[in-house]
Amino acid sequence: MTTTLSALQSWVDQTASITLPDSIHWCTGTDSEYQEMVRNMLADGTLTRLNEEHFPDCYLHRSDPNDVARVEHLTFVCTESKEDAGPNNNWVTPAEGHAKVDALFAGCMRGRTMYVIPYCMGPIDSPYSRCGVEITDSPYVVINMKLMTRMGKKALERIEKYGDFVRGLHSTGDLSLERRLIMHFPEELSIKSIGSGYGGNALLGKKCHALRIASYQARQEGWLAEHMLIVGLESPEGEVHYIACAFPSACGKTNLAMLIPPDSMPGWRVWTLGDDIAWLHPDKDGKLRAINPESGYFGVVPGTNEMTNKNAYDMIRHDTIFTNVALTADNQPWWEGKKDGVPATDWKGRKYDATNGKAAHPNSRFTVAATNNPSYSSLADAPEGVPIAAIVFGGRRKELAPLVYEAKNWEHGVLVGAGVASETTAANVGEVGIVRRDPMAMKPFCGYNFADYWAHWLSFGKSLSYLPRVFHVNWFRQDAKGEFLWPGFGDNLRVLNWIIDRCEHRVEARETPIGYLPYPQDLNTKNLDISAAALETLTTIDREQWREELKSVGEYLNTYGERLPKALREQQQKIAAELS
Ligand code: OXD
Ligand code: MN
Repeated sequence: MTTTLSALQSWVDQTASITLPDSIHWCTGTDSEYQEMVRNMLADGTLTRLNEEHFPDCYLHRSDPNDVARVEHLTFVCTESKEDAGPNNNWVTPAEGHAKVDALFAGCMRGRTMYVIPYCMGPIDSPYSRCGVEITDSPYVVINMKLMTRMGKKALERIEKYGDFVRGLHSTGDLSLERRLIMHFPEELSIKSIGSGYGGNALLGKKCHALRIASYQARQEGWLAEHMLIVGLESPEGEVHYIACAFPSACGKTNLAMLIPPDSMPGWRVWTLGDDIAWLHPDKDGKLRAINPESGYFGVVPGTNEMTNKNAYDMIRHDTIFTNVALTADNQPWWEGKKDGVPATDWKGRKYDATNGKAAHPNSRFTVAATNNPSYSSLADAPEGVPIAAIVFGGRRKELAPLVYEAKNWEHGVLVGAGVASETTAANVGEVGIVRRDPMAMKPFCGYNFADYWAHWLSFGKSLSYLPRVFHVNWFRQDAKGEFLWPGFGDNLRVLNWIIDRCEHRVEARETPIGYLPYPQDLNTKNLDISAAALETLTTIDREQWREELKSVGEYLNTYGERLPKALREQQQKIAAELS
């Protein structure tokens, strides 16, 4: 397979003349191509077959121990003007970015095959979808892209029809940190990534295209590319509400997207549309509609079990690629939080020894097609997407943030999103557990200046006829002893139920300066083991702590200088004044 599109053919030819691969393979996206690549990777040791009785067609890949997470400090947005990238991004000029990274690509594919992967982010026939082509020398990337995106022949046909595509060039290079760079050129709609085989750095359709490049494009075209799960909540009466939730990496988006209702909420169903990325478009009626650009999940494995996420637990028992998990003696994957089995070999391939640390890497991952998910929504493939009733922000915060609150209006909601803070996790290299601002959970992923991004968000307040309501949740509040106050997981549906009731004007709420909080009696706590005191803490605010928080949000907003939208500053000042 080659292409009739000369712009694509000449980019591929030119890339080959620089990277010097031994051969070029155009990916067709067929199952037989996947099987053949898997066979080759089993033969050369890139993959290990897992226990066939319990985990049929499942494989383990072990990364270089240096290459197990995203690298925000090596990720750049290269725009002509520094201000366009903003203080939220690492920046060099496009000329400097290309020069730095091109030097690393010279001859880097010698002795390797260069794969050309045409892919479509979103349903093939959706007007909201966008295409790209990733060139890579990593067969691991190819098989992951097959599970995560609509790739191959159909995507190429769409690219040839419309003529435009995002260009993503990737090589695993030599995996050394000194020669690792993830460069984005939003003004050219292109990406160059070298030196890492890790998902977020190497599967270019995901973070690089569907968030960083897409967010930039979305601003120009009047839509939003967001780090959000999309889920449909069906009540016992058969009413379905779709909500989109932005939580930072490794804060439970996959678990919420696949939630199983508690026994005390019979008749409720939860349908997964997406677990990581939402593209939100205003439709002709002025509603916000969401599609999930991905068609698979790249989820954090540790902690997954029958209680926390039974759907995920079941879906990763076949046709799954595991990365950096441990193994039991009979070759089953094992991870911390898996209730059965014991590790025999750790994620580095050593005999397991507790003194070496965790058996599975804390950021070990599963890659699996969305169709494996028992709660997969048939509307995930609908070209028109689904209408969004509520947008929910959240972070991992031990203190301060109540279980749930609702913003008073759209502008306030944008401030609530801009003020999201969360503890850092193993999804990025660096220290874990440090609270940092992660606006709209997009700190690592916004492809342009956050000040312009907030202005873009604010503009929907005028352009949409039906504005989704905006909420903030915190499943991670702890008591003085470090115990979680809220059980989380399936019981989070109780909070989502309140959110839907608010959207449908069915419940009152108590007004506070930070927003509307639930009256404890309006939260469904049937069969829930929670004390009245804990519930009170979860549904009230500490004004002194919030005064400090608003001050800190104000200081954070100041770092955006003149570009900061006035409306956001006014919201922050208004709430700060009401708190004092
Ligand atoms: C992810 C991440 O992999 O956010 O989704 O890091
Ligand atoms: Mn993510």
